[in-house]
Amino acid sequence: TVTGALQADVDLEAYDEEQVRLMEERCILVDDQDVAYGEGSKKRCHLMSNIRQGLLHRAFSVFLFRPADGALLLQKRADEKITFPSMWTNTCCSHPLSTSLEREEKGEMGVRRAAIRKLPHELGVPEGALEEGDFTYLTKIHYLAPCDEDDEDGIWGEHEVDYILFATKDVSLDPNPNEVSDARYVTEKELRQMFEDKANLFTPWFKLICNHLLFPWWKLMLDRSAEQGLGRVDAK
Ligand code: DMA
Ligand code: MN
Repeated sequence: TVTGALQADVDLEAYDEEQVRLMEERCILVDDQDVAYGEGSKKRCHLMSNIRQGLLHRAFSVFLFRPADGALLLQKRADEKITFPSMWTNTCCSHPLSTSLEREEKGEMGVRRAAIRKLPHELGVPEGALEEGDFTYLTKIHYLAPCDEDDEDGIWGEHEVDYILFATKDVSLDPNPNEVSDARYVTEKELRQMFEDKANLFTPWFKLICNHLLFPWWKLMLDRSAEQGLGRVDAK
């Protein structure tokens, strides 16, 4: 159709060259039961014109906690990002690619592998610092959000089945400026203060996860590690 042709021709000229290149990545297309049925370019998957017709893909969101105090690592997305630029969000998000390794669903292996691939790329976590078993899979959420929440007619957006992965590990960081403009560990109190400062923008999926899931799990984790810490003292 004519509109179909127009959709395919969104001009990426104005955007960052490296981020344009990454728009050629092959995402995994899924139905609303998360059954994979094919692949589509990252560009195609993130155009609202396609999303409005129901196009849905698979993604993951990592929440990395610091062992010493349970603080959560946040990143600020680079201004160069085509979708959701300059917004604060959880440690690392991306998509498992349509390869045999990252399509693997058993034990959520595909998204674990994708997380291991992307943490070095976005945050400079050393290769080999994280392994599949370091991630705890919590749940998956299905959500849709335009990039600009005040502009339903905007070009770009997200429509994903997003696998939530938690990990608690000490890692060194060397953020990739094309992906991440800032990174910081926050306690729950510091995160709540950041939310109150209206100068900070947050991604819709991070807000959704904070509102529905993060805080109780985070508290449970801190309580459990406190108990374990106590246990170790008792054992001495
Ligand atoms: C996409 O993240 C994944 C979620 C959960 C929103 P992204 O836009 O950061 O992807 P990428 O890092 O591949 O650009
Ligand atoms: Mn996506």
